[in-house]
Amino acid sequence: MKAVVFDVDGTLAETERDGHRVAFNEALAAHGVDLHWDVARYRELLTITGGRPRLAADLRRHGVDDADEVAARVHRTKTELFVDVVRRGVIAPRPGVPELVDDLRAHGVRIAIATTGRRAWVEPLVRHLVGDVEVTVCGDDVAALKPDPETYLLALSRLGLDAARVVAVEDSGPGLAAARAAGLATVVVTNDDTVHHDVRGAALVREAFDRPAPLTAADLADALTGARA
Ligand code: XBP
Ligand code: MG
Repeated sequence: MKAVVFDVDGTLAETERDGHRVAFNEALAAHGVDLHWDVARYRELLTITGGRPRLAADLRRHGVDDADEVAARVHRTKTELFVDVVRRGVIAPRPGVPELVDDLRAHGVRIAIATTGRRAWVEPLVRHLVGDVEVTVCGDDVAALKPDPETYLLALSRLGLDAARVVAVEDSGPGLAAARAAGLATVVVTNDDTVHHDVRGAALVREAFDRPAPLTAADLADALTGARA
């Protein structure tokens, strides 16, 4: 195993319910759009990857004219608000994530990021959560978001590695589909938003990084070997 590519939202940290969702609601209110996403509704909408497409889809569903233009304006404000949240340093990594990243680094495994989120907040958040990483591919860098494989294919290209030597770590069905389509053995660590997702095809499924035992570099290497067997 030469490298591990981590997803961000829901994987490195629980960012959706109290982070992105709150920023979306504040941005919608700031733009006078009569739409508010409660936890249950937002969880449903998470099957649409990318904040801006997610907004546009729900605005269209609510019959808002020029939904794409409104979504673009609201999403720009949401991104600014979420960058502020990130800069306050209040988002904590999921328990066990720093320990896993430290173990990978101790074994000389390279670390990369593949997310559909905007680079404006991804880079400061990743630095806050796990320090500097070698490669970061964001939604800004690709034409097609997860479950399309483009994000992971670009990460492999920038790493200069073949998929056979790399493991992906994800939290969701769309993320698993993207990594698998790029040929990556994928470890899925579900969370409250994704515990019901279809994660068939994962090389390993866990409900936490630190339970029932800490997830280690050896576990990821074993998952890679198993997936290749
Ligand atoms: C999850 C997403 C992102 C976030 C919102 O990304 O789909 O769109 O929900 O961030 P990941 P943006 O691939 O890291 O799980 O508003 O910046 O899209
Ligand atoms: Mg995710």
